[in-house]
Amino acid sequence: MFDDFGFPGREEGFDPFSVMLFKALQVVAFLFFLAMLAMAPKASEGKVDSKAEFIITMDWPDNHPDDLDLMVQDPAENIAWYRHKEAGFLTLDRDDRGGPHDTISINGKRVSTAIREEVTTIRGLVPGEYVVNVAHYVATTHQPVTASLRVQKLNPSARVVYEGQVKVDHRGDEKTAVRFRLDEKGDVVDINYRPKSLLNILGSSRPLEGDGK
Ligand SMILES: [Ca+2]
Repeated sequence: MFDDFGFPGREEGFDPFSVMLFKALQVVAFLFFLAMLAMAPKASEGKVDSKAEFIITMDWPDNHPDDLDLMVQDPAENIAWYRHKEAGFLTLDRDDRGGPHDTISINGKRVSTAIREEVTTIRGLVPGEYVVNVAHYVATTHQPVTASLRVQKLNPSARVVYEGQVKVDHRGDEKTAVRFRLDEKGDVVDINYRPKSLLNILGSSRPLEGDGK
């Protein structure tokens, strides 16, 4: 009935109604295809779903042998760090110890990770000031180490509250990366960088090790 181009065969009589009907069906099929594309779930590359209120991330150079510690204090004076990973609504996910400690054994083989990162989440909002510090625990290289820090507020939509770097250059060195204050609604209302030692508050008795001294 129709040739390759959708027209009636030459031997057949021309029926304008059939042609219009066929073309209309093609249009409807095309619109249906477009509608299905619009309704298809979009890929969500680059999106991280988390129910936390804040994510605080500290990175230092890949494969670096030194051990840095992320320390976060909340307004209730809870401090999350490697010795106390859960404190109030603060949770440190892992103490990255750097160098040879960043390996695991699988079937007798040593597998290492180049990543040097510690992440603390805040899962409940408390009005008042939060303090984010970096401590240099093992200084293998005896060289300054640059830590990159990011504080992200996740709700109602993700935004970076702070992004910056601090340097630590000897074991026991401690630097304040950022301090920020939350109001009653959980909004960030003040950001400052005044130094505040959390190690002094804790009176750390952690024995220093691993740097040969
Ligand atoms: Ca660490």
